[in-house]
Amino acid sequence: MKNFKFFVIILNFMVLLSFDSTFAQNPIIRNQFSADPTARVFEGKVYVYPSHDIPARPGKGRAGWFVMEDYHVFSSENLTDWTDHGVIVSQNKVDWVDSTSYSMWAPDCMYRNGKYYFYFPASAKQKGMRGGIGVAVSDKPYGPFKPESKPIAGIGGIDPNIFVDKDGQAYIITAMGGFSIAKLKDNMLEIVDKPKALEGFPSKGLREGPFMFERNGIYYMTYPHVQNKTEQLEYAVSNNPMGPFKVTGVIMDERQECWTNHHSIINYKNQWYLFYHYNDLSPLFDKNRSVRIDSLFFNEDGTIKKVTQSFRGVGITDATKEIQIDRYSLKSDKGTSIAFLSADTTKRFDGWKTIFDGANSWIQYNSVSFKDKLKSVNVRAQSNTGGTLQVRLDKVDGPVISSLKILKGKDWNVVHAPVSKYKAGNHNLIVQLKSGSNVEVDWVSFK
Ligand code: FUB
Repeated sequence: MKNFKFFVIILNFMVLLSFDSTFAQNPIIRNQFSADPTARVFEGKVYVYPSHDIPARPGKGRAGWFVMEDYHVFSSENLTDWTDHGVIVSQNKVDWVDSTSYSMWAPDCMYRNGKYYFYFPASAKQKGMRGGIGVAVSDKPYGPFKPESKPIAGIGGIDPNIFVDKDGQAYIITAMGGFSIAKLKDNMLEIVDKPKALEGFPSKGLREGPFMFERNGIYYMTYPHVQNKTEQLEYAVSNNPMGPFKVTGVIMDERQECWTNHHSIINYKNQWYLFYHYNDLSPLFDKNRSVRIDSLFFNEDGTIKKVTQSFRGVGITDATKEIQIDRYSLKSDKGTSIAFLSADTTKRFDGWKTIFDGANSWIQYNSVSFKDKLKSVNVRAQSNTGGTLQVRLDKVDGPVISSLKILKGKDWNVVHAPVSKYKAGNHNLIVQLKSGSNVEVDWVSFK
């Protein structure tokens, strides 16, 4: 008990120290790797509970495989400014978990009767017990969470997903080959009956990542499935959370570079969003992943429109922030490319740059909010040849609001130029190369 009180004090301190280190665009988390995002709307904000991939180190985790020691939680009110609330649960602080296993896989979190219940799969330290689903309980969505001393009895598998129906009944769904479902007791810590296999899903290529939600009386079971080579996101529907389900469509196509895809779907302020992951910050190793968000839309008949993954992501970016135009909405076919800022692979979290090296090459970043009376634009740039950039609004042939001369040189500099009159409001931002044959841009910001 004494130890727990000390733990709570430390966690509270960490909560106070929480910081903004995340971004508006995809990937949204750039101070660490993150995967398997379960998004939930709590207290009027979006909370994301992802897995936390880390690179294996000697004696810590299996090289070439998933390595996860703990969980962080992130929150945002505008889906643009994200706060990292720090570690909420660690393999080193849960009684029953093997602290040498580094297998804290995909989690979920649910609110019930004034408490937040965080569910996570992990390997057990007890011999003969393979693993289980743990629960940690908190008064707040960001912790501190107190882990239960034992995993949930009578349930196995990975990737717990909690669904609460309109009648208040909570269910826990887990994956192990197929999916199984069990009703949770009101205490959210025990199951009512033995888990039941969910029916109607593909018999091959189904391993993990179930996520259930309900809309207009339709129960959607969404899940990753290997139809071809890597996981694509699919969904099946039913009129009952216990099934049977009918496979109905694909939400996101497979991607060759990242074998896994794991997701969640929420409605926030009347818009649906798909949270998923990709290996943006680790292109050569797909087990160090990063969380992304894109908007999701339904057809009139309740079927889901396919989501194309984007760099731009969601939300409106404030013009006075450092706008990472390399997370673009559109770009010219020729002469514009994206690269990591540093060739040093240990500096991936520094992010990306846009390289303009073709006449009139351009990039477009949508949905930037311009307050009235912004006077100048700052661009962090570097150029091997010297060149001129034009800043336009709305579309490629939209009004030019600024022109910047970038001097030839090896160093990165912040270059300023005045901004001409514009209409306050949301605009797409376009940056175009007007002279020179090499200009590189880190970010653009208005003052
Ligand atoms: O993150 C480890 C595992 O990879 C998850 O549990 C799966 O869903 C897959 O994303």
